[in-house]
Amino acid sequence: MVPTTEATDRVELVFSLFDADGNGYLEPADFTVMSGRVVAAVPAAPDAARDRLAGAFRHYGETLLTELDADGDGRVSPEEFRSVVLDPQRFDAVVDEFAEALAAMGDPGGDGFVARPDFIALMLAIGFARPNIEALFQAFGPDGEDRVPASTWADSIRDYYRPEKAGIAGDHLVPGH
Ligand SMILES: [Ca+2]
Ligand SMILES: [Ca+2]
Repeated sequence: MVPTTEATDRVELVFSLFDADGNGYLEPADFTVMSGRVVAAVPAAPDAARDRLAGAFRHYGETLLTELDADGDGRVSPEEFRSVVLDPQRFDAVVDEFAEALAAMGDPGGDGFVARPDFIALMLAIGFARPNIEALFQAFGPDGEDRVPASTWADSIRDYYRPEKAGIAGDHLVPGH
């Protein structure tokens, strides 16, 4: 399957954000840096939610390195990362784990809803730009208390990695879309 332009743009953006130290490659240290930042973004989150998200980041990083490091140099290059969209089913389980753990961090009270400030704090910690974050939250259709269902967010994270999808809420995260 040929990924949509939107899907390619989405994963290129993810690569640039996950490369937390900006050296052009994904390595275990990048996931440690990113995880530390995101886990600290919601002060009210319970320890269990932090531990779960830290574990999801670790597992995600390990899976990417295991599955994508084609030349075996211990790091994932931008070219190697492109397989993420070419062969997405290999990552379904780990993306799912990450999506659920991130959405749970945004719902520290456990009522099934994510309030705008927590959403923005988490997405800024990942590295997305604020106008794009606001546009995505708006696209989710926040309720009268300015909240969105945690499940809507988790579904949107899963969609984000689908190679056949274009015109989805997650495209708001890509500058210029
Ligand atoms: Ca790096
Ligand atoms: Ca490599």
